[in-house]
Order: sequence, then C-alpha cells, then structure tokens
Amino acid sequence: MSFQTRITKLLKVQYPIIQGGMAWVADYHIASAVSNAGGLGLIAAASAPADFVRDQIRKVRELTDKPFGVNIMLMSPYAAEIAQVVLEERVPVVTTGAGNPGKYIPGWKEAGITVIPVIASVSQAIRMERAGADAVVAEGCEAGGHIGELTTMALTPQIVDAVSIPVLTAGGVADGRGIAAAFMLGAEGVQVGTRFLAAEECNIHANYKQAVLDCKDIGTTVTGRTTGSPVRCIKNKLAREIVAMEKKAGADQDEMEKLLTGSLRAAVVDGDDKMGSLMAGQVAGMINKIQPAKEIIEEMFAETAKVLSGAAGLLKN
Ligand code: TUI
Repeated sequence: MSFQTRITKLLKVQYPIIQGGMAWVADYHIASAVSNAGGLGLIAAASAPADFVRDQIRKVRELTDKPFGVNIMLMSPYAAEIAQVVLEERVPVVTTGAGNPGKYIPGWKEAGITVIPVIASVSQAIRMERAGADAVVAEGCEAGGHIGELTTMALTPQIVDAVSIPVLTAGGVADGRGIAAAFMLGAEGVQVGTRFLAAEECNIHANYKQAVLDCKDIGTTVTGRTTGSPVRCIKNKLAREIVAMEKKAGADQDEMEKLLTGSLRAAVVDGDDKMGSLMAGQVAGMINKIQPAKEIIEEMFAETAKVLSGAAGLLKN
C-alpha cells in the first residue's frame, strides 16, 4: 500500500506520519523506532540543555540511517542554542511548538533543513508560510500538551484553504480512521503523539503508560486555560487541584506555578500519577494496548487503506 503525498516526498519517508515532539517523552529510542518503521521520528528538545539534545541526535544516528527530526519547544530557555545545534548536526527536519520560529527559519532553510512549525490557527499558518516554512502541522485542541482553541475538524480545512504548502493534521488521530479523516479534510499527513505513548519503545514510566491505557473518553482535561498556557492532560489529583484553583476568583498564579514546576518530569521519569502532569490527547480513550512502533504504524495505515476503499462504496447507490 502506498500513501504518497507531498509530505512523503518532502520528508523522504514511506508513510506520511510524524511522531509528536512530546516533551520529556520523545527520546532517541522512540524517534529511531518510528523512523525505522517508515515514519518520521522526532526527538523533543523540550526544556533540555543544548548538549543533551546534541547527544540525543547522535544516538538516533547510531540506530537509524532514515530521516528523523528534532522538535524545538520555543518557550525553552535553550531554544536559541538548540536552533544552532540542529544546524551544526545537519538534522534533516525541524518541527517547532509553543511559539513563533520565524527568526530561525532563514538560517535553517539556508542549511537545507526542512522546517515544519506546529501551529493552532490560520493566522499562524499564513505567517509561517510567508516566513519560509516547508509545511505546517495544524494541531487541534484534542491533542495532548500545550494546545490552541480550535478542534482538528474545524482547524484543518481552514488552514488547508489558507496556505499552499502541505498541511499535516494533529490532535485526535490515533488510528486509520483518523488518518483517513485527515486526508478528507485536505491534510497530506498526520502527526501522532498519544498513540506512541503506548509504544514498546517509548521509555516513559510504566505508571504513565498505564494511565494512558486506563484513560476513558472523558478522562482528559485542560489546565491553564486562565493563565494563557492551556495544557491537556489526564485527570488526576494535580489536574483537579489546578482546575479548582482556576475556578476561584483571583487564582494564585504562584501557587499554580509551584504545582506545575517539574510535574511533567515527575510523571515521565518518576511515574508520579497523582501529582505528575500526564499529558495526553483525547484519543487516550482509544488506546488499549502496548505495541512496537512498527506495528502501530503498519496497523494504522492498513486500516486507512481499508476505510478509504470502503468509503467509495457510499457512492454506489
Ligand atoms: O507545543 C505544543 N505542545 C506542547 S509544548 C509542551 S511543553 C510545555 N509544558 C508546559 C507548558 C507549556 C508547554 C507540551 N506540549 N504543540 C504545538 C503547538 N504550538 N500548539 C499550539 C502552539 C502554538 C502556540 C502559540 C504555536 C504558536 C504560538 O504562537 C506563535 C505566535 O503567533 O506568536
């Protein structure tokens, strides 16, 4: 089965799927597994220092000769240094999140890096196209982690209509039905995060994985809506405490900040499923088993082919 789009051509990959740049989660293990399976694996720079990211890049290269990428979280204090590291290491693809990468794009393009900002509105997409981005990921608020306002269903076609560069869809995509739907909305590829939390090669704490497997349809919530940093995560003691604080008039920002500091690391590394931030998308409710990344990708695209060919039957009578 072949799913050739402008994205597979641009990224030189077999399947039009990129792995989400999940902070603290996306290390060289999962990145190389996804790349070896024919998708585009990503290392998340998150808030890690530049040398850590450089080391991760070198480790991916030991495990795969396929294309891979680095996701740069632009709120990181090290973002500028990491922007330089990806140049020095000749990383094939850069995705960015949580900010405007405009000032780095000319340098990356000059070095031949493929640049794909993750964005959550039409105006950001247009700005990124003008700044020289090769593609954008339109990320709806079904996604885990830091999110925008619009749903994937509303956001994707509006971005597809507004730009000429190819668009990938993210947020709410966990199986072949989601990929087929993304194609129907005009996307030429998908970015998948949450499903890869349940990959065998994903080195998060077992408690975090179990929380994803146990999560139901309404099992996620959004913290930080009142602080300007909305983050979707699995409901636990931390999420409930933050949401409760936000409902009170004059919520204590410092107190919230204190609870959130280090909470993602606590979930990923220490397995603190009560006071850790278990970032995950709304599709966590669909994820019920741990599988190798290769099996996940092959299963997703086999299902995409099946539902797409089945859809033609709708036209027959
Ligand atoms: O970046 C993400 N998802 C993330 S980043 C992250 S690490 C973090 N941890 C705690 C608090 C905040 C972040 C966890 N998940 N997704 C991509 C994304 N980017 N979604 C929305 C945006 C975005 C937001 C504002 C992109 C651009 C932007 O502003 C750009 C501008 O126009 O200035």
